[in-house]
Amino acid sequence: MIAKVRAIIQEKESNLCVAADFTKCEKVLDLAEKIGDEICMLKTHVDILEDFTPDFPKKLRALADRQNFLIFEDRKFADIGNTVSLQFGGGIYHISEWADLINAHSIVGEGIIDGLKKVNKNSALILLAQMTPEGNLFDESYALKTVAMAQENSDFVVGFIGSSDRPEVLAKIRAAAGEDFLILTPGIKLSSESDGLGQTYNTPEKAIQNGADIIIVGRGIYESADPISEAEKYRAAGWNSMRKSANE
Ligand code: 5BU
Repeated sequence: MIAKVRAIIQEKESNLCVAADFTKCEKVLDLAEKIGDEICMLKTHVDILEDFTPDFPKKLRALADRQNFLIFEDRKFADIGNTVSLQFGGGIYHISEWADLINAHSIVGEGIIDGLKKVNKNSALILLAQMTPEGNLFDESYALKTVAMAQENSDFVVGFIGSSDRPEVLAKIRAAAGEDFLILTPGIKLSSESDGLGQTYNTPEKAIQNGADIIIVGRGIYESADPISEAEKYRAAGWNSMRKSANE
């Protein structure tokens, strides 16, 4: 999966993942179709959709295959192995049928990885080594233990969520993980005003300098008047920063 992600990034010159946090299926699909050529990944929160039907992941999967991007379901699993296996494989969403990437909290221990693995089909797992909100409890020790857990399970875990808001910890995550894992960083905006709800924002340049492979952008793109040209701006900013840091 890591090779696949890196190949898409190179081919499309894009390390941009867009968070399509709409509450209607049609809006997510419409955005995905419009910006599909600009992104390496689309991030979903399937449980915020008010009109979900099994048709939604089928249509999204078809778009992803046609426009060559991956689907990352940001479900943040956080329960015992048995429960997450039911949440991942069953319920009404059947996430294991269509997501290329999923994520989970490491706080509950390795059983969560085993539970997800049990029902896994073709997905790969991202662990949350950090999060972006102000005042979060993710510290350095937690982040580095999460990296160690990933290294023990590298047949399934392919990367981490890292936050540019604590760059010194993110640098240590990168140093411990090496290039064998991907780091995905949310909380990205070209204009870095706050959202009033604790989200912290950094620019694409800063995130890439701090060690991210992939930048995750939500409202900066989908709330803009022209999401296509905004996605192109973020794509170019992320890609140029990546090339610059590769040459340094
Ligand atoms: P925004 O609109 O760019 O702020 O959206 C960020 C997205 O990334 C949103 O879907 C969050 O759920 C997601 N996110 C985050 O912001 N911070 C984190 O630490 C993680 C996910 Br993990």
